Amino acid sequence: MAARKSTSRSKATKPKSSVSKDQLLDWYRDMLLIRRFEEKAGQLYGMGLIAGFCHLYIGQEAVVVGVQGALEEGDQVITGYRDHGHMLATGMEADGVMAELTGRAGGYSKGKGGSMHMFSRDKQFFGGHGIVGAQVPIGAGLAFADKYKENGKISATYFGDGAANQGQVYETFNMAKLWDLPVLFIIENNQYAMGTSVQRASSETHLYKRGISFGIPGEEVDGMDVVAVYEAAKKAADHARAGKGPYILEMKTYRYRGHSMSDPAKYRTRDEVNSYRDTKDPIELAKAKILDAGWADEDTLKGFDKEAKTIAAASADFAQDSPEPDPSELWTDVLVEG
Ligand SMILES: Cc1ncc(C[n+]2csc(CCOP(=O)(O)OP(=O)(O)O)c2C)c(N)n1
Ligand SMILES: [Mg+2]
Repeated sequence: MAARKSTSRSKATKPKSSVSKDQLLDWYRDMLLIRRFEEKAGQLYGMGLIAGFCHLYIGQEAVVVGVQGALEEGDQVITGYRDHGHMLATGMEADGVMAELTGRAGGYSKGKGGSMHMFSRDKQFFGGHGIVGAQVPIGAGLAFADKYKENGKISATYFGDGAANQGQVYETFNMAKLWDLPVLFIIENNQYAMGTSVQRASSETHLYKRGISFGIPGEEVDGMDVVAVYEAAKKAADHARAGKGPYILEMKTYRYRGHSMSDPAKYRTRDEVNSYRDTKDPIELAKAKILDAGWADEDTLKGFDKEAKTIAAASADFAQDSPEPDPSELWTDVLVEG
């Protein structure tokens, strides 16, 4: 994760758990950083410092953090436009992400990409895509490169429940299985595509079954439970890395905020949102597991929260101190000569 040293990953101290104390504490901090970063981004948007689109990931943190726990250095990550959490999870710096959101020269795309268009070769993060479903064939292409190069790496390709109804997803499924590409298709089923519920838009609402006719195994996962996400992702990653081809993980999750920053939210009730916040919140669930195992006390966890808030606040300061791109930048990074 960005801007803090991760703790060492020692062996499990409690034999009953599939994850170690250090793993769970790391994930707790990683989820908190995403939450606090997104809250800060929401504030900056409200202050008029972020223009254009901005899709917050609040509520879905366990998905990207649990999957990232199962990835190895050099594996690639690609997603749609709800992407800030994915960037932070790959280890991209909060400063550079916030500066990009605010269109500043210190951003990952020098302030020219914004929320939906950021990349990091260093962290193997391939965007950030605004066209619904477009990242899916690209994600399979990354896996094709891995297979071609025989480098043992895999591609984590994320998309939403709405994107799962796009035609190019199924062309990709066919070729990914035909060539047994090492790709995890991670469907973040947050139950809505803008204002349309899965029930209204999908003839088969169990999205993990969408690979059956291609011979791709799929699994439904509690996407609010970071440990369940990690375990499923680990199994799927082992499958892909062993040369057995793609795997579909349907993460059942929920977004607390609107689709983007302007969303009348008439398609769901406040009670529905509150019931997720109150009973399924991924950060609270992880906290309960940590306290239950006796792996940290309340004060330590509060300290982690303070740390996350400090990083988020510092990224907002960094962004505001960073200049806007020079007009001459209009002519750079727009064409790569072949
Ligand atoms: C090809 C295409 N069609 C329509 C849109 C408009 N659009 C933007 S987001 C979105 C909903 C996608 O929902 P989902 O895949 O569930 O992702 P989520 O927003 O829930 O993360 C739509 C229809 C678009 N950007 N691209
Ligand atoms: Mg959705």
